[in-house]
Amino acid sequence: MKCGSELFSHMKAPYHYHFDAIVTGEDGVGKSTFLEKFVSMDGVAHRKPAEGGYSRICDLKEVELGVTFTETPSAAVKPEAEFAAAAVLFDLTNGPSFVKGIRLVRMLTGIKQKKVIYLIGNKLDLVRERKISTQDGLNTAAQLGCGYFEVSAVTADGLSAFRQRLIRDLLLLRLEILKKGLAKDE
Ligand SMILES: Nc1nc2c(ncn2[C@@H]2O[C@H](COP(=O)(O)OP(=O)(O)OP(=O)(O)O)[C@@H](O)[C@H]2O)c(=O)[nH]1
Ligand SMILES: [Mg+2]
Repeated sequence: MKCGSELFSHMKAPYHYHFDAIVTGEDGVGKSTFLEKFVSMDGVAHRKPAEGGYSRICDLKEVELGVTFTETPSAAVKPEAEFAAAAVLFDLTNGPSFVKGIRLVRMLTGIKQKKVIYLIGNKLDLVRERKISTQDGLNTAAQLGCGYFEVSAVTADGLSAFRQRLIRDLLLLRLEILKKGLAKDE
């Protein structure tokens, strides 16, 4: 049992957290393919857009964590919009898409609201055509202060590691929001 309404019928976790996230990047970097693969992977239960476009990415005993992902063309990204996470994709075989990805991350990290941002090199399977090295990706992400992943939206390589990190970061973000709320009450 991997996805679908059957899993959703068991939504009983007492703590249920929901976040919005965008998947962005230059045209053709693989945003649609990435999303399609991500929501169909083991451990993710997905409802189609007509049913709310919701993906449950984590279902612990007490905590259910859900994300609504929206594919957003780079020109339509509004950094101040109400989303908690952004996956900025670039194509490892396409240098200009890396430059565009860097610009997008800068735009997203240059705002006051706290968001979790990832720079993600896609098309890892195209080994021979690769133009951006892992070291360049890692160094750049370290400078930008965001997470870095390399994935293939075709083979699903790297997607599980990304999901684990997303779960951790969103739970930490939730904790931070709760702490801020408590501090205000004091
Ligand atoms: N080899 C390989 N091809 C990929 C991968 N991801 C996407 N593609 C291919 O790249 C092309 C573009 O993928 P899309 O998912 O449509 O990219 P997109 O970013 O959604 O494109 P737009 O919405 O038009 O901006 C398609 O031919 C995909 O099959 C990947 O990881 N590996
Ligand atoms: Mg698309």
